[in-house]
Amino acid sequence: MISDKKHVQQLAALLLKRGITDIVISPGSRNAPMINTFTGIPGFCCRNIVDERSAAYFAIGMALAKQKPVVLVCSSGTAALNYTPAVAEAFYQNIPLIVLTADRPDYWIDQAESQCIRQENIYQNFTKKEISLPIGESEKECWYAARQINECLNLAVAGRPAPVHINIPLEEPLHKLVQMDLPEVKEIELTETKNILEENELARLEGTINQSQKILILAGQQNSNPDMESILVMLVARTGAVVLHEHLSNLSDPQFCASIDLVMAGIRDGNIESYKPDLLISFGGQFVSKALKQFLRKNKPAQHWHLGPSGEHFDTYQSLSKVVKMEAVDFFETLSGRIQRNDKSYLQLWKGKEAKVNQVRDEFVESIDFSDLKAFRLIGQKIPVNTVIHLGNSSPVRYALIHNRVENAMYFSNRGTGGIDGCLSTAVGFSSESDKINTIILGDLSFFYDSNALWNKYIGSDLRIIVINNGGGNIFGMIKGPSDSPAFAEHFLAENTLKAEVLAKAFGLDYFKAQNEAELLNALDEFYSPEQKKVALLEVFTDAETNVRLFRELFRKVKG
Ligand SMILES: Cc1ncc(C[n+]2csc(CCOP(=O)(O)OP(=O)(O)O)c2C)c(N)n1
Ligand SMILES: [Mg+2]
Repeated sequence: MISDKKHVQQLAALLLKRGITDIVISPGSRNAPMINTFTGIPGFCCRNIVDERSAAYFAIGMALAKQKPVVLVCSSGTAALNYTPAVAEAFYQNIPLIVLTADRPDYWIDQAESQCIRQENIYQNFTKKEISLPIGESEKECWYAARQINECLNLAVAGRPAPVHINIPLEEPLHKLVQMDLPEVKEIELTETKNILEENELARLEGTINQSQKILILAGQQNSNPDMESILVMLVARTGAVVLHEHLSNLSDPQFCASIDLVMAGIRDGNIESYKPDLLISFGGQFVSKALKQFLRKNKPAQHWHLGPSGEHFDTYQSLSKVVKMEAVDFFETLSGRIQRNDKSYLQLWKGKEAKVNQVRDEFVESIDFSDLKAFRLIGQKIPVNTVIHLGNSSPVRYALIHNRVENAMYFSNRGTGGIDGCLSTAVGFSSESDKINTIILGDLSFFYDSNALWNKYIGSDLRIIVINNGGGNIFGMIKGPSDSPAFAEHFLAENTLKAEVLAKAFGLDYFKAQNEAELLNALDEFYSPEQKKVALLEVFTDAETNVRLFRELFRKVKG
């Protein structure tokens, strides 16, 4: 049985044709036609999550794990608004969410009707396209709606993927069901084309590369991409270019250069010029490292090329001189066969510095008291290889990047907007679709903020949650401005004395805790033991002041 609403039937038919079958529903009455239709057709896989904010972040996690669009369905009013944070995150992380919101007919808007708000274009800054379907079901209106739905579904995945919003005003009765198959609906295909470089432009680019002594390639956040990895390895060998990456770039070849924050700290003022690139080439999403941005804004390269399929003008370093509207992997593939330089001195300079700062780091971390810095080292050593690691925003992502990558791990983090409000929900959504161990490491405020992430039935037994409980927003103690403010404790740190234990029990999770190195090592052994068959939460208690002191001391040591 499916709903009798023709536009909802068309929408379901078009989703099914495209193989978009994962639906995350939040309960309501106005969205009954969608609920009844998606659950009434065997091809769809429906999940239910009450909290729309969490549901939408969960959908991001699913979409990342499955590398395909995920559909959200909610009722009208603030239900729809609660999707907004995740829609913004998805927009900046290029994740195709198909957002379906139920609505009242427009003649009831602003008429003292219940659960009614102005719902058209509510995500206008964070979607590729937003439409409201017609209420009427005449032949012409069905044709019009189907065309609009086709366009939305195509745009969600074309070029740089992004969310789309389909608002669905619905007339009562809402629950009428009919016994029928989905209607035949015309599918409008979008054929994507590859951009290619013309020979004269290719020759120009090749000339610049061959003349550049110091080439710096910035690999921003991206999913793991073995083709990219091997083409960059070849490029480094042929040109001596330096590839800078963070764990979230999901590259791992030892010829590339990581530990960016430490390397930046380790560059002496008198020697800065030798690190300054002639040619900067960037691709992918954002970098976490603020020091890198500061370094490049101060030491501008003569040229900066940004590569991307939608021609985005990312002038992050205020020196953008060329936008290449092309997939980065295609760009490097086209060029790599044509260039050959044998000067490796720039690469050796960066790799030498990286080795030095890593050594200082390792000796320092070995010697220090229990703290966030130490805990991240121990956790990194105990996380099994070949797993998935989700990093919470705030200091967890920064601590993780200070240490080496876990071997063969895939790294994710909500770095589109850097919010602390959905890190756990995203990891829960990802792990529900992953057959690997998934570890999320996040701060105490981030955990309590998003604890509704645990309020659903889809938490995989392979999920491991590590809460670093340092008594508040410890990051604000690490940054100069907030830590000097008289309002620091109450309004920046937001001192937190809550413990995760009671929540873990309420949601039926196994609970572990650690307050020192020995306890942490023991707990991690159990946490990751094959005997641990159930989702588990490990709460690590550290002292905020010790954390700040050691974090600053590490950077002082690296600076020499
Ligand atoms: C939704 C949202 N609100 C506020 C912020 C600002 N913010 C950044 S970090 C942070 C503190 C996070 O504390 P916690 O999760 O305990 O991590 P810690 O700093 O202790 O590592 C806050 C409030 C944010 N990033 N996102
Ligand atoms: Mg904290």
